[in-house]
Amino acid sequence: MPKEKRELKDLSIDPAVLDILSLAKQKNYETVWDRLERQSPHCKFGSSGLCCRNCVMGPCRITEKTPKGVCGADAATIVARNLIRALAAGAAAHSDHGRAVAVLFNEVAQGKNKDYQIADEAKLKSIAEKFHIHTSQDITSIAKEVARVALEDFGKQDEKALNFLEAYAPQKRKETWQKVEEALFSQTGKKMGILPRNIDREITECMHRTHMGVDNQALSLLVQGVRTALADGWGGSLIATELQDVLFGTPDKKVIKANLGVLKEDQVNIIVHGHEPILSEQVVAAAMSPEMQEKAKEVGAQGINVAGICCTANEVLMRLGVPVAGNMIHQELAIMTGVVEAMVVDVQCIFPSLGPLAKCFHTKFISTSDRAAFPEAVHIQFDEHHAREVAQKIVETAIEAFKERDPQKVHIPQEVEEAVVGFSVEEIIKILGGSPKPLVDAILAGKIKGVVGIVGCNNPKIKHDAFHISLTKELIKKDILVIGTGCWAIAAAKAGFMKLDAQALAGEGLKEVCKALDIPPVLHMGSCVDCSRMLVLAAALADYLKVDISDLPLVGSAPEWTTEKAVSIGTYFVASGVPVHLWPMPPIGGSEEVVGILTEGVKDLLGGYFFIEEDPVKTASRMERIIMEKRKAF
Ligand code: CUV
Ligand code: SF4
Repeated sequence: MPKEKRELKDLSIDPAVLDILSLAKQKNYETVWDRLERQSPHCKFGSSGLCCRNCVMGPCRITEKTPKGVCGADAATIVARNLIRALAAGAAAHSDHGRAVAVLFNEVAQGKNKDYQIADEAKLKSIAEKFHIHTSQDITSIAKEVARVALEDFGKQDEKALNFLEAYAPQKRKETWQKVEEALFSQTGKKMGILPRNIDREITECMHRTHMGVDNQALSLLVQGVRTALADGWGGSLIATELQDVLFGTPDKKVIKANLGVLKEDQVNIIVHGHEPILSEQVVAAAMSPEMQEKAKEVGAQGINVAGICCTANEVLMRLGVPVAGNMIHQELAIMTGVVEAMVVDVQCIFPSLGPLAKCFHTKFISTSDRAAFPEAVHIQFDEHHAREVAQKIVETAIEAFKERDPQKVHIPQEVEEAVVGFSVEEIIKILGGSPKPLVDAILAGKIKGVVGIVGCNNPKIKHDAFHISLTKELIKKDILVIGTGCWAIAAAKAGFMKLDAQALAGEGLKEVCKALDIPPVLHMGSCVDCSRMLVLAAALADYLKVDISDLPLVGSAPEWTTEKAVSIGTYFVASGVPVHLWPMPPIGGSEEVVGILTEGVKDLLGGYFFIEEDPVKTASRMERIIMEKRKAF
């Protein structure tokens, strides 16, 4: 966090953001940056991971003079415990999302829910094949069996690895995990499991082990963190992605529009924000219905415009081509345009500041999930069994609000970019002509040096989108293909990096490949749970070459990360064999031992590791070095 007061232009590279920020200043609307300034400087114990509140003999803070907490826990234990608690929360968020999808999918399969259907039978069959489920049966029987293996991963009590991990992870990687478990046992004499057995169980075990007086060794704690992260990446998140594709369709290539300029002055604007397409798909469908469009005309609007924010945006843009109003940082700014009739939210990354902010406008801030409540929100309880009805009610509430819009407050930034999106693994393979071979050949020939996956959030401590965009730009210049998800993907879309024109920004080799395939050099692979798509792609390449993921010229990054989910994502990439860059520094600086394990120690065990770098250009160079090193071994 910079010490001096930052000027407006230092807060974001997005002109739409700066436009609304000057408006906010003029009108005295409070933003995330204002609150950050008031919270700064942040507590050093918290930022280095050295504050423990896990029992009430504490809270304890570790310093040179007081190197032990009241119970005797040292810095390494406290830092590791805090880290895996954060990781467990992140894995829980993704996996609870995955569970909701699995439960719904099961009900659809059982014929108990008619508001949703199986939209993609081909995908369902391809999933079934991975589990050796007979695909010659009728669709509902296949669906029932797939639902069973998915739900089992949340509840089975045996010691075997997750069904989904067994079915999806590449052979060599599974062998690596097995070997690591054996090596850890023979080196330490203590059993340390890496292979996750049950998604909920690993999260619970993180909570158990971090309770006062249970697990008090950094390595042991971090290995459980790795197991929990794997339960997310190859479990909860993967189940979310796969079954959402079955219920809503597997994404394919399409052109969308991005940034606040997608909001329309003459229409009812509804923003869907949060994470779960179970809700947003229904809101989009209801808004598009002729009946609702007609109602909108009755209040004087030209129609209804739905736009997304955060990962909900990514879900509906990938599948339905719905425009995206912005990433995480845009959530308050969107309301400040004065044209948002309703902001409809479910779970995750939704600022509780939105309720009070919406009160300054005609905007209805609508919460819908039984898991999430917000101050000053209008709660319209979502229920999968009455999904259409509830979605209609939400849209009607937005239409009503249109009448209250104050023209004096309307201020829509003009910025809008086009982006080619929709790169599911299935779509990528289709574009490649049915097999990963052309991509592998391009990599072997050096036209594409390697692939970097960028994920994650925005963080007001960092100039908004700046790291995302400079890093992306540097990488494609170096003939490195960039893929990714989450708020990075929205940043790239807004900055024009996902247009076909962006091929011009790529190095000669990458440009040639992208031209031949008619794709941008930067690929949108979806929402945060869709980071699992990147794992599946890596697995496809590894299995095709009969190598481990750690042998591939792949690097990951979360350059503006914020959430606990990002801790889990970063860790499952590392655990899957991918070196992962992070900025800002995670709260582990208080323990050299923990830093050592995560940046060095894991390398020999898992092949992946974390590295921290503040400068985008240096990050890109370091990634290139890692990739060139890996290429040598090819
Ligand atoms: Ni789930 S986790 S800010 S929306 S990417 Fe966006 Fe992505 Fe981070 Fe949240
Ligand atoms: Fe302090 Fe130990 Fe309790 Fe943590 S668990 S608050 S270090 S006494």
